[in-house]
Amino acid sequence: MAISATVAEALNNGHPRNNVPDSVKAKVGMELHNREGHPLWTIKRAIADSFAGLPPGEGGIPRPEFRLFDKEEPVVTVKQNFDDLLAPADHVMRRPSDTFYVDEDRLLRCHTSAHQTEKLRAGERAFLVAADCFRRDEVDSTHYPVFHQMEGLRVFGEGDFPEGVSGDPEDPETVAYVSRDLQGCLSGMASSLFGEGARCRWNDDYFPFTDPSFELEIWNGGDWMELLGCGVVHRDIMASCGLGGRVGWAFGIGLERVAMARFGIPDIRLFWTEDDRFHSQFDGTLASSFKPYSKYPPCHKDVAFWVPDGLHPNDVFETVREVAGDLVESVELLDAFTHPETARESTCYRVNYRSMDRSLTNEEVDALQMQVRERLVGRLGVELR
Ligand code: FA5
Ligand code: MG
Repeated sequence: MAISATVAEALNNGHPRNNVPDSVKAKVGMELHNREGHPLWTIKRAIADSFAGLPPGEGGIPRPEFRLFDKEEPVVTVKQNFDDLLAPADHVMRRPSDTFYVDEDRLLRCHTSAHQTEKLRAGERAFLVAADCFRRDEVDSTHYPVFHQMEGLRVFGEGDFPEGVSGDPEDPETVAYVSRDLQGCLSGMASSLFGEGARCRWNDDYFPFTDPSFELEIWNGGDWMELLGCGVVHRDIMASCGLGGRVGWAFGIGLERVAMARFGIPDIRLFWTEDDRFHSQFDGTLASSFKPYSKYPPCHKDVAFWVPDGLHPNDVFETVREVAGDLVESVELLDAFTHPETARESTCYRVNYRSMDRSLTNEEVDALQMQVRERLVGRLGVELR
């Protein structure tokens, strides 16, 4: 689980475009999905098992064997992560406000889709890729800057279509068939993970690299939670990988989200705890279920400031994470307004502090909030109100 010399060098290169904070650097290479017995490892295996045991598709046509990759290095190229996946030049995910770059050409992968084209070009036709992914994102119970995804991709061959389905990517029947096969496999996976009774729903979605695209949500803890995105691989990607004229599907599922729904884990930070009261509740099978060992009291602090040009909410979220680490439970936007005369923009955020392992003292939280305020001023140049 050590990081390679190339990755270590990339993370610490001091490049002006390198925006990877220390808290994230410390998690690169931890590969929770490869730690035997960790709930993310269990979910990775359960998904791989579900794909290994897929029943035949429509018309009794057998489905292929999926090969699992789970040791891909986290530093990938802009080409792998975006260009090859047809992300437009102005796509939001390309911005340094959303993605961790190490230099002009390389970044910490923000999704496992970054490995699609290299695998296709290497001749893989049915595969899974489990890996850690990195994003500058919101701070709440289901978002974390480091998380894990499993990608799946299937390319259809000549004998993979029932009668009447041509297999031509231009043929709407073929696209409909491939979409049904995709949703069938993923619904089967959901049943094997959550049982037949789980409440799931499909929504239309959009990705530059699939068309059509869908997302799957599960009813969890009184709300819908997104599990995965998927779709029919864009024909230009197939063509660029030497597969012009063929069709395939792909999906990317969040392993934390699955584990939270399956085991009843209420907060995404728990995956990173070393507390044995957490780990002792998991036996490496899907049968485990989590009972929170204790809920410690929360404590919130608000901070209001004038927003300087170019400040992104993710800069604020990351500042809080850098100071408070996993002691921050969520950061919420409470209020925003524009001053009628000066046209200056003001925002107010509520920082919710709560440890998962112990009670926090008032002094401790005050000291954290003081540091947050200082960093907002010192690093982001905000003017506190
Ligand atoms: C993607 O990342 C696409 N690459 C998925 C895909 C693959 C679509 C192949 C089509 C074909 P999205 O950004 O929606 O899509 O993320 C997919 C899943 O990753 C989400 O549904 C969620 O389960 C998980 N996820 C995303 N961001 C976070 C985060 N910050 N913390 C935890 N889980 C996350
Ligand atoms: Mg999504």
